[in-house]
Amino acid sequence: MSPIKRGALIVIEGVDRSGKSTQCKKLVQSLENRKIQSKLLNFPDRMTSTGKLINEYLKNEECTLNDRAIHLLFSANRWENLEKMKTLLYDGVTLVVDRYSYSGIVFSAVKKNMNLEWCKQPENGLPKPDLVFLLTLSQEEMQCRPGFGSERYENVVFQREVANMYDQLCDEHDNWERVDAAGSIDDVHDKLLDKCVSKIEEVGDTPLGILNF
Ligand code: 2DT
Ligand code: MG
Repeated sequence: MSPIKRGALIVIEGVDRSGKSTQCKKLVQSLENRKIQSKLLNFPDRMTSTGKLINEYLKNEECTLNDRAIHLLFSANRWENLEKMKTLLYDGVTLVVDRYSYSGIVFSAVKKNMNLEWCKQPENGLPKPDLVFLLTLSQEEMQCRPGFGSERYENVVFQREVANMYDQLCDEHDNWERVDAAGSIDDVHDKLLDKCVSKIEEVGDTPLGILNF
């Protein structure tokens, strides 16, 4: 019997309303249709103990958690999921992840009191994605999409800075791909699916990487 090939760790990042959640769901569906085992994860995982605190912080602007404390909570929320992620990946399940360490880094580093290098450190040692898609939208397209919700960070000024910081991270890493999110849902999906399928074939026998910023 041939050994089980591991699944790929695929992450989708991008500003609010770029279509991350829609694309993650469609990807898992299409992979399943092709009999490729896959599972959707999203961060923050609001169900865990840290996730409940994070949810309160996002929903309630009055919640005055210190910026470094909330940064570390978001990271802890990923660490809480480490064993689950590794088990699934080594069981051959591809994980399609809606936001990951890069959201953690970007959303904190745009705050004026924390620098980028400090924000990266708590992520070191977590599984390294095999592929990160950055869904990109121009300023104009961002403003045309239906309105923001009411959570913290959901405003144009903050999201513009987030977009710039994502761009910077994308240039620094070789496992990232920019995908223009302005096309139709199906066009964007087709692009992502092709790249995912190739990546899943490619990573089969290789060990999972580790984030090392
Ligand atoms: P959703 O709208 O996708 O649920 O995200 N965030 C997310 C951080 O500040 N740090 C993190 O580590 C992660 C994963 C981005 C909720 C908000 O939480 C922000 C938007
Ligand atoms: Mg949101």
